[in-house]
Amino acid sequence: MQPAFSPVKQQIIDLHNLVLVIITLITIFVGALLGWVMYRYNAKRNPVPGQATHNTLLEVAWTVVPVLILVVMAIPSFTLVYYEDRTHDPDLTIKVTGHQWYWEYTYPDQGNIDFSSYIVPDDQLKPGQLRLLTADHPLVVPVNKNIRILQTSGDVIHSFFIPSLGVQRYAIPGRTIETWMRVEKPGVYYGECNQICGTNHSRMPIMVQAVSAQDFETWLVQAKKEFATATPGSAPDTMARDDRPTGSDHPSENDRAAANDRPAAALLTAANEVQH
Ligand SMILES: [Cu+2]
Repeated sequence: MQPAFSPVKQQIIDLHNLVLVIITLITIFVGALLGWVMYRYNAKRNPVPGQATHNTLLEVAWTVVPVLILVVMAIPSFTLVYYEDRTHDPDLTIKVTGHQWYWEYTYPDQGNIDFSSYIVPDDQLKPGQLRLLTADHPLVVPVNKNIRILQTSGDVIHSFFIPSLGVQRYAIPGRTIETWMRVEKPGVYYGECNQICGTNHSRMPIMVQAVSAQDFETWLVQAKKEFATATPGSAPDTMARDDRPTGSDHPSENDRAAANDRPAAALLTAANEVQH
C-alpha cells in the first residue's frame, strides 16, 4: 500500500490495519482449533466418538461473538465511507472531466481556468520523468486545503484514481460525482484512470502537483494567462492527440456556454451557489 499523503488515505490505512489484525487473530484461532481437533479426535486416539449435541452457552457465544466482531469493523468502515464522500468545508473546487483519452481540469472559482492534461509520450520524456505517469499539464493544487472535486465525463466511464491521496471515483457521462482531497505535503502524486475506457486507457495519467499557497497563487496568475490565450491544437504533441476531438483542448467561451446546457455543468453551478 502506498504511504498516506492525505487524511482520507491515512484513515484507509488505519482501517486496513484494524481489519488485518482482526482477520489474523480469527485465522490463527480457527486454524489452531482445526489442528487440535484433527490431532485429539482422530479415529486412532478417539475410537468411540462422543454423542453430545447442543450446548446453549456455546451456540449463543458463536453467534454473538462474530456479530460483535462485524460491528467493530462496520463502525469505522461506515465512518470512513462518509468521511471520504465529501468535504463540508471546501477551500477550492476543481472539476475533473474524463475524456478518451486525457483529463480536463477546470477551476470554476478561479476564473474558470480550463486545461487538458495529456500523457507525455515515451520519446519526449525528460530525465527523471516517469514513463506512463507524466502529464504535460499537471493538476496543480495548494497543500493543506480542502479541495472539492466534481467529476464527470465527456464520453465513456473513466475513473479518477490517485492511490496515495485516497481518491478513487467514477467519472460518468451526464452525472456529477463529488469527492475531495487534502494534500498534506508539497510534491508530485501520480494516479491513473482505473476504469477500462478504450484503446488508450493506460495513457491518461493523473499527475497532481501540490504546491504551497504562495506558489499556487503564482501559478494561478500564469495559468489564467496561458490557458486563456491558448488556441485549440496548441497543446504539445502527444500520442493521444490524434484521437482528440477537434477544438476540445482549450474550449473557447462559446464552447463553455454550450457546455452549460449539460447537466454536469448545471450541477456544478448549483454547487457553487450553495457555497457562497
Ligand atoms: Cu479512462
